[in-house]
Amino acid sequence: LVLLEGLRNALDDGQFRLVYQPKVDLHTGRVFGVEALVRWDHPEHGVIGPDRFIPLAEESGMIVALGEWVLRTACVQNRAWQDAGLPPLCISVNVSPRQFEEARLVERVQQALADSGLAPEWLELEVTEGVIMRDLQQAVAKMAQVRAMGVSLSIDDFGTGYSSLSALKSFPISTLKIDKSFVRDLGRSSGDEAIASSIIGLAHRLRLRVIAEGVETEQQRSFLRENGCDEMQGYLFSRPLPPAQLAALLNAPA
Ligand code: G
Ligand code: G
Ligand code: MN
Ligand code: NA
Repeated sequence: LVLLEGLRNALDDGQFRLVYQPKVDLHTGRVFGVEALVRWDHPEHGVIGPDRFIPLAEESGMIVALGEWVLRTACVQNRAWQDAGLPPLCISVNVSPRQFEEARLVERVQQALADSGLAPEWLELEVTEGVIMRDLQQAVAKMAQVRAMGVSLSIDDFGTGYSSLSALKSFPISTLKIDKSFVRDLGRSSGDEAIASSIIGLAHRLRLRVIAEGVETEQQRSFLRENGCDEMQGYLFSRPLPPAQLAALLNAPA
């Protein structure tokens, strides 16, 4: 309750900021993108993670304004990196179900691109299976509008929701993101290994790319690479970083 009240003012007070976690091509080792992740610098409680306030923001409807801030900030940042001469990156922004369903989402994305000067090919939206479960036909139509703009879509936390496999084939997405709960025990759990390799196979049969999140160990990376996973994200390569540190990492000689 205390957090919810603070949430209303936090946006105006500039208490939110974004950190960026690199996404790495498993074959070339190259950083091709980053995921934007929001943090709340609370004046009394210190740094608060999104797991604690995104659900509150969803329930209260605040997610629309917060989500728009995240989207606009991420686009402006990505354009600034490009202008500074960094190799171009695709920036991924998480969009929660209520935000995705909002009538003006497409318009807001278009406006964020126009105002920042970022080309649409450098933006991706990550949506969860929750988006799809609520109203499949409407979700597919909305996704098609996003794709028509030239913005990419991926399914986040794949395998943890209840979207049917038959629905998956109708989504205009480019990437499946294997949830970190299936990555954690790679090398230790044959069940998780079966799930991870099945998702990789499924993605490829559907002509999608596949990324694993939460990669923390060399063993997990080896398993993923040997099983044909395309991309990875996780502490093994880098934690989510503030903008200056991300730029420094990418500018560092290999
Ligand atoms: O950032 P962390 O590292 O703690 O993320 C925790 C959860 O919060 C993840 O599921 C992530 O998708 C979600 N999250 C992080 N940033 C955002 C955001 O800007 N918008 C939405 N909707 N979810 C976010
Ligand atoms: O949006 P999504 O649920 O995919 O958000 C990614 C979440 O995973 C964020 O909370 C991010 O901080 C977290 N994360 C990123 N890399 C790792 C990792 O290597 N290990 C763990 N445990 N969490 C990670
Ligand atoms: Mn995500
Ligand atoms: Na996830």
